[in-house]
Amino acid sequence: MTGFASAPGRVNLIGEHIDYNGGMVLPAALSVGVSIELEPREDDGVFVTADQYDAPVERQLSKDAKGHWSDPSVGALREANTLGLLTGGANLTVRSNIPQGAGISSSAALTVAILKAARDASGVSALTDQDIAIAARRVENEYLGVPCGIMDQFAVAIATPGKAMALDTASLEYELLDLPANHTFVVIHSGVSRKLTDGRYKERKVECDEAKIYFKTDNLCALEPEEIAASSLHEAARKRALHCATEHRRVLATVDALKAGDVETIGAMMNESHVSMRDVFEMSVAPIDALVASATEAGALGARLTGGGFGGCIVALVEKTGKEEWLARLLEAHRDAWFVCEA
Ligand code: GAF
Repeated sequence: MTGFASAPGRVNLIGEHIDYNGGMVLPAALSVGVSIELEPREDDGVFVTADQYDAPVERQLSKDAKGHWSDPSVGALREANTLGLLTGGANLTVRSNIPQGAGISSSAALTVAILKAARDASGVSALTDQDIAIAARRVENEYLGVPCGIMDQFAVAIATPGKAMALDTASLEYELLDLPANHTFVVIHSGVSRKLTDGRYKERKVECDEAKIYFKTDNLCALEPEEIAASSLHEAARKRALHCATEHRRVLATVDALKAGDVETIGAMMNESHVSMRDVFEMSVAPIDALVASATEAGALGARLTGGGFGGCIVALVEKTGKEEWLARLLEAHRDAWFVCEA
């Protein structure tokens, strides 16, 4: 039976690089997304047609990843076999309007949507969306070699448009929260593309792992910032751990502010988060810093880099009234930047 499913992209409002360090994150589903049509096959073959690529591709399930755009599809289908949802390859039709390399989870949306389409095709309903999210993370970690956390898969498998998801990545408990009524989170691409496979994401993960070994903990976010600052851990790992502990606290403050409708505090936390990502976690690049600075100068309450870093998108909190003028001013000053969508 043919299976169908879709998954949205996500923007992380605040809480970067702490989903593999025990922290709280705050992603929200986007209006852009991926939809999948999956026709199961009995043989090992995988045939992928994707509207973001000119030519379809023929692959084999049994062969390893090879740096091709269809690797996430093959990985998701292998995982679907492991889960007992399929007994062979599949013909896939992928439709997506999520820009790639933008930090808004094009890859997680694709793998989650394929797994959900395989679940649909199989008629096996015992598998929850949470199981799908965990399986999709395995595809990234084990098949694609990306040592990411659980945030993206969880957000795109479960989050509801119009809500933010306060996700405790240590316990996987979450709460869906209303977004502010009179303000909007605008996602703007800097024009600088990035890939999680390019090595810098992994480098940060290794530094965080060094801090975990030093402090004998799995949860850098539970440490006191003062304890980290006073430690004799080497500088890079100390700075990464410090970002995690302070970023986690900023997420908690943002969640409280969101519940209280306190948009000023949300904006202030976003601004502080960007400074920490730029100077302490060192995951920003000059065009992103310039875009963030202009966004607040033009009237945003807060703005920050979002996602894995080293390029991609920023997210800015802007009053709905006056958003168009704000956007026009920003894009006029940054000719490589472009509007993606709103949360
Ligand atoms: C990427 C990863 F996939 C996430 O797990 C997360 O670490 C994020 O970067 C940074 O917050 O999107």
